[in-house]
Amino acid sequence: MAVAATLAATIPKVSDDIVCKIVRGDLDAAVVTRDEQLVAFLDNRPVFKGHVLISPVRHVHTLLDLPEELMQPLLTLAQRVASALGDALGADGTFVAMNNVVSQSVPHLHLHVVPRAKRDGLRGFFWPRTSYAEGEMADYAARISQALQRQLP
Ligand code: DGP
Repeated sequence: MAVAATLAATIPKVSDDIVCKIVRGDLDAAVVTRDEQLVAFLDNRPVFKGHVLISPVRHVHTLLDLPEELMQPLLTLAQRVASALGDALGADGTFVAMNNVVSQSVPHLHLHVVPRAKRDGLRGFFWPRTSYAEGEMADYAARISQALQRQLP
């Protein structure tokens, strides 16, 4: 029993959520940056164009499951993406948020980083959605990705 439990803990969890599919290469996404710990990609139903989702590469369901070693990298990348949205898109600011279980439609932790403009009309917790024209998503991803690369030392 103890051996079985130990073995189970060493087997990576496999999930069919969209983030795991993107990480495995089974689902196309406009990825703006990726390393061995984290992936950042455009939300396909953005609140505003350039809306980025940041997730752990490994399967993590909610904030309560996030290993301590990923906490600082996650917030550091959120800070870098927020800066890149200003640089790439001229965002005045950002809205950074995470749904956990309630209102969480993708069961793999993801931090929303939404570009904001002064007087953009966003109010409260109702999230209106927009859509990208053909080819526009790749263009936004390239601009944000280039801004992220410009940040590297
Ligand atoms: P939440 O509701 O907080 O779990 O946010 C999940 C987000 O995931 C939602 O804003 C839309 C986005 N999303 C759902 N399916 C896909 C997909 O297949 N591709 C991409 N890029 N984003 C997706």
